[in-house]
Formats: sequence, C-alpha cells, structure tokens
Amino acid sequence: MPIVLEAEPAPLAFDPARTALIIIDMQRDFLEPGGFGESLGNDVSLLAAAVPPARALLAAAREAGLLVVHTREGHEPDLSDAPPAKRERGAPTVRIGEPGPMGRILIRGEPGHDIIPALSPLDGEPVIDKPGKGAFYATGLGDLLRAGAVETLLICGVTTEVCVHTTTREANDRGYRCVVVGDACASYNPAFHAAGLAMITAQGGIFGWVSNASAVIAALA
Ligand code: TIU
Repeated sequence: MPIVLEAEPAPLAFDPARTALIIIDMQRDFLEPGGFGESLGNDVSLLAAAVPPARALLAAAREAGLLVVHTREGHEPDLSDAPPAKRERGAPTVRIGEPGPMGRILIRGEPGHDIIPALSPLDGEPVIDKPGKGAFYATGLGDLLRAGAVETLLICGVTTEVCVHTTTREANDRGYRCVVVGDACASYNPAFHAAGLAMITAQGGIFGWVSNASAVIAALA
C-alpha cells in the first residue's frame, strides 16, 4: 500500500514493499578521526552529524521490512579495478593503495574500508563494494534492485555531493524515484552539502526528492 512522505519539492507517495534504503559509504576511513578523510585535512566531525539520523532511519527501515543495501567505496588489493586516472589523484603518500592510518587506503579488507560500527550491516543485508563514486557502476546493484522489483530508493550517507549525488543521478537515469534523506547525509564542505541537496529538488525535482530522517520514520511507522 502506498504511503505518503513529506518531501521537497512535493510529497511523494511510495510503496514500502518496493522501496530500498541505500546507505552510501559510511566507512571508517571517511568518518572516523584518524582515518583517510581526516588525513586529507577534512573535518570529520561534519560527517558525524549524519550518523544518528542514519542510524534511526536504518532501524525504521529494518522494522518496516525494507530492503536495506549498504555500499562501500574501495578497490581490490592488486588495484586491478582502480583506473590510473583515479590512482594518480592526490599527493603520492595519500593515494589509493598507499598505507594509511587505518590500513591501505580504500582497499577492500582493510580496517578503514569497513562500515562504522554504529551502522554495521546485519547478516543477509547486501553490501555493495563499488570501485566508483556511483553505486551502479561496475556493481550488481541494478540486478539486485530489479530482483526485488524496487521502484523507490531512500538514499543517505557520505558525502552528499560526491557518492550520494553520483548514485542518485545514476538511479534517476535508471528510472528510480530517489529520495535523498538530507540530515542522514553529510559532506566535509557544508556549502557543498547544501548545494547538493538544493540541486536534487531544483527544477521541480530534477533528480528526485529531499526529505529527512524523522519524516521517513513517521511515514514508515
Ligand atoms: N563516498 C564518497 O563520497 N567518496 C569520496 O571520495 N568523497 C569525498 O568527498 N571525497
């Protein structure tokens, strides 16, 4: 049965049975003090603000029986899935695959690549390992969502203007209704966060909708 969610630019009716929550890249290396993100000079406390809303949203999604999908950005240890154009970015000591404070930077299996404990996936919840910023590129996410007959995505995570935005744009072009849960997203740059959310809802919702965790939780209750 469709339920109505308060959102911008307009309320959205959606069917929870055909809705997935996608939590983007809530990884230790991006969020925790002492991780890769902080080593680049970022203020990781800005990302911490998204954790309580994301945790509440995750609990409500599980309770309502939504498909819950977690993603992680990272690469194979041999870097075979990291294109040179991505590997070359940044100062040589903080490049992908180099030793970082929580293991090799953005490498699968390293401690920093893990999802933060507050948002740990449950057994059986799919975890999509992605080599790009978007969660559809070179992953099984499209097949997974098709198998679940999903039509609406609730999207949150970090960072708003990078992996959340890229995934939302990919999903929008694939025909999904995308709701970005704004307070459960964050950026190292507050202006980019605000602009990222504003870009979703501009022009009548050019990429989708923006809501917040308490509105989603109320709609699912
Ligand atoms: N997950 C994600 O957004 N990856 C990034 O590299 N984000 C930055 O903002 N750097």
